[in-house]
Amino acid sequence: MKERPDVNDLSMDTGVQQMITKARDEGIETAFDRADKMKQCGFGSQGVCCRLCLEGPCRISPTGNGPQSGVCGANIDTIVARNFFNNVIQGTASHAEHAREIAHALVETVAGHAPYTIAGVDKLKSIAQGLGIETEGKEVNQLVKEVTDKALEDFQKQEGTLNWLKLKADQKSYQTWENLGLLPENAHAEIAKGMARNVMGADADPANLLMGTVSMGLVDGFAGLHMSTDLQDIMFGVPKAVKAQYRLGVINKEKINISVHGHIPLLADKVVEWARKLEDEAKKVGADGINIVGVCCSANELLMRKGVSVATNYASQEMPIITGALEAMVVDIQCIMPGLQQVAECYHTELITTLPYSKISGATHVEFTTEKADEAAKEIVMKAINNYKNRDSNKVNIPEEVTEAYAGFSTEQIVEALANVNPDDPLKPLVDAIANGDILGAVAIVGCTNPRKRQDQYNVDLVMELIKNNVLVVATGCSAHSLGKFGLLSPDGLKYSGKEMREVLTAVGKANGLPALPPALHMGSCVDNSRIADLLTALANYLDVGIKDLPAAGSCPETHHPKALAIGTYFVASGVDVHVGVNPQVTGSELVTNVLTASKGDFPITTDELFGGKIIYEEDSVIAAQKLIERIKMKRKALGLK
Ligand code: BF8
Ligand code: SF4
Repeated sequence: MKERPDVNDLSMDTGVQQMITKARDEGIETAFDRADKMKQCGFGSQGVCCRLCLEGPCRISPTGNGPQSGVCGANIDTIVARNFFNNVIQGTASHAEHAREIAHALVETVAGHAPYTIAGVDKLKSIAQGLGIETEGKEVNQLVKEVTDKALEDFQKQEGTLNWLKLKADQKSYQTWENLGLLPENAHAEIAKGMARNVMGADADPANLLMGTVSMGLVDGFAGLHMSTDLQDIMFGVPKAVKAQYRLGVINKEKINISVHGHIPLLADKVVEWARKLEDEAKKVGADGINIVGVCCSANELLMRKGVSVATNYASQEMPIITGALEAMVVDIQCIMPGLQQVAECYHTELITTLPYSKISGATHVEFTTEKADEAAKEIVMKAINNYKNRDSNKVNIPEEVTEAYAGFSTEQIVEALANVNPDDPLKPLVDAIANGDILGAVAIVGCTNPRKRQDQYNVDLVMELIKNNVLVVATGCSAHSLGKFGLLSPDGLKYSGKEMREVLTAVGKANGLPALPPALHMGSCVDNSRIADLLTALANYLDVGIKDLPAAGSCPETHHPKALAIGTYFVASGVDVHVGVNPQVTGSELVTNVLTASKGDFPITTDELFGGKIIYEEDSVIAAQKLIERIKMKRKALGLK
């Protein structure tokens, strides 16, 4: 029998290693074991397998052996382009649904049908003004109604382009997209058109398919990411800097533990509220109270706005259950492994699904609606309280490590922190530091962890190499969690930074009553990649250049989800280079690879030529960081900077 990999090779997080060992001792399989058992298909991983109709599946060998087209005649480039497009459509649909859920929750709230309050009134006014809505003399509820009308229009309007694209796009990018005829009409139409055009016997021109993919990326960016963030800020308030704790050690043996996992903060927020309200009930059953911990992007939402601790990130989502001390895991949508239920069945943990379109067989289902948000959250917390008696103390083993991290760096918070250095011209200190080379540029670390890669290692290695070279890092999603676990979201992490950047971040931190700013600024969940785009847009406008001209890039070293490809497409279309450390499943087609990566300069069109950004596929994080630094230096030179 094949030896299982050493736990040290599976995750950099010693707490996770401890839990994989515990699971193995108890005969429980985790995602890391499943990844080891599952051979990756050589065809699928290059994107050359087509399952779009019942004549197939057809697969084409990129080596030139065997048939060179499917039964219908589709060639390898068409097949790879369609598969990539399909991934981007899936990612986009996920984010657009997220935004639409929040829009509906706001509608219900101001109609008096949902128990939320509007916490982000300043943001509401600024978004309303940006959308061209008259704000003077209007009540909050009226403004919410008008803003959500504009949001919902982006799912149905039949002419023009997305309101949110006009609201948030930088002018230079807008012009490029308009000239190329890429502006999307409405999110639902584009997703439907994308599916229709990608079906068997429709669009078979790989270059045209890639252009359709770019339009889809714009839907993801504006009707997905930006709209979700903006509406969530209106509902729950704009995040401010906050200190919190990371790693599995945040699970508290003396308390009832509930982990919240998924993406949409509507339920997660209510679970926190009800956990506080029901503390006495927890004490009645002998616990010290109720402890909420986060997993994945729900963790980010709660961390940024409520300082809730983060237990772990994607690849190790089963581990909180394996501690034996988790009474309930509450999930909504996206990145939730169905395997959670098999693991939960080995312990007393109750896995609770909450959305009618996202269930797991065997799990408990408590239906969440915004109208009945309080009832659902109360029922969930009571289930956890009642489950405490079933905890088996012989099975409890919680890793001890905990690290401290700062989060909550919304664009508004970053600008406010800079304003404490220069109140009249807040962006100037940052721009000056970039101009004089103290900060070489900025890279956004985004995306996931992936059970096929040593967890956290690739995210951390990339950031270490970047900050050593005075590149400022901003982070979102599960990659931000990787950095939080290993001290890079804390001012202490500055010891790994180049001297020049360390001095700048220390000065800004001191102006804000902190010892220093961390070398990596946590900007939120995956939809909050919009905040990174906002910051880039603000800098580009300040300098009167395009985003494509800025010495900035993005990177997802350990990604796993199609959403990452949708986000990446949006950023490439905006002129930002995006590194991926995991095979994006396009390498089977030279044409598609060349268009996206501009790897052969002589190809007729590349995204680099059209938009100023490209995909960089590189598995080695240190080499990837060096490639990003090279591109940053090239963009600096073009701006006339040293
Ligand atoms: O949207 S970072 S594993 S949780 S896909 Fe998923 Fe990746 Fe985590 Fe958030 Ni984003
Ligand atoms: Fe094969 Fe063409 Fe059908 Fe794809 S669409 S499965 S290539 S016949």
